[in-house]
Amino acid sequence: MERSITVCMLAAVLAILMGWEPEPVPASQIIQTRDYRVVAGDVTVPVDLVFDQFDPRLGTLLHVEAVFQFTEQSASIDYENTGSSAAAADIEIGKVVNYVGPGLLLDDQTSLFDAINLFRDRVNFGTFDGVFDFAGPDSFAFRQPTPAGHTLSATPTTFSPYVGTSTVPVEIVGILGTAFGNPPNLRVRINGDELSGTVTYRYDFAAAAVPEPSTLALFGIGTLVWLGVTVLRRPGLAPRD
Ligand SMILES: [Ca+2]
Repeated sequence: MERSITVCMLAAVLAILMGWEPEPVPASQIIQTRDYRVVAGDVTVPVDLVFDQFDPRLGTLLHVEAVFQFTEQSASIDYENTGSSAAAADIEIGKVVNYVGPGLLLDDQTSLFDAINLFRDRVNFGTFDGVFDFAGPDSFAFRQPTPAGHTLSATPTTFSPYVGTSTVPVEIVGILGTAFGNPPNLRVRINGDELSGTVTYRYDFAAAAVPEPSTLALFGIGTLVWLGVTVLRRPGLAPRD
């Protein structure tokens, strides 16, 4: 009789043990988004963003994906020909946005950046009119007509800086630049620009396995019962039939 009870208990405990498995580990995600907007004159103004690290208590970090979106809202550059003759110049204007953060690399040598072209055309300049004013037939005023932007996705080359209970810094450095061929006597004045954008970090992770409380309670009770029966069955402790 007693033996059969013990076997039953043992079977129950085994059943619970075998039934207890870590919860399935669905791929979970944490998404963080930061917006920014910066108005710069002729000096580059970096933007510093901060993201939370992935808390390792939540599970195992599987993948990090970052999406960098920027919009050049406006840009203003003036040109003036100070040469003694009229000339044409092939002018290019572009916006480069650098994303500086842990593991944000295009390759071993190059930090992550994105760029768009804002203007590319041949511009005719009259002869210098004798006044350095970026006005008159010797000048050209570029004013960006409409906002323009681009989006870039990236995966950091290393995930370890993204794991912890602190933060991850990401710096955004936008540079408004221009290039032009001849003439050599072209003066340039970068008045400034306005840059806005959004940075989104996504952490894909396997959630830490957490047994369900009810299962744990059953397991605990079953173990106690089993231990009790085992102790009772010891020689000298077993009750007399
Ligand atoms: Ca002038």
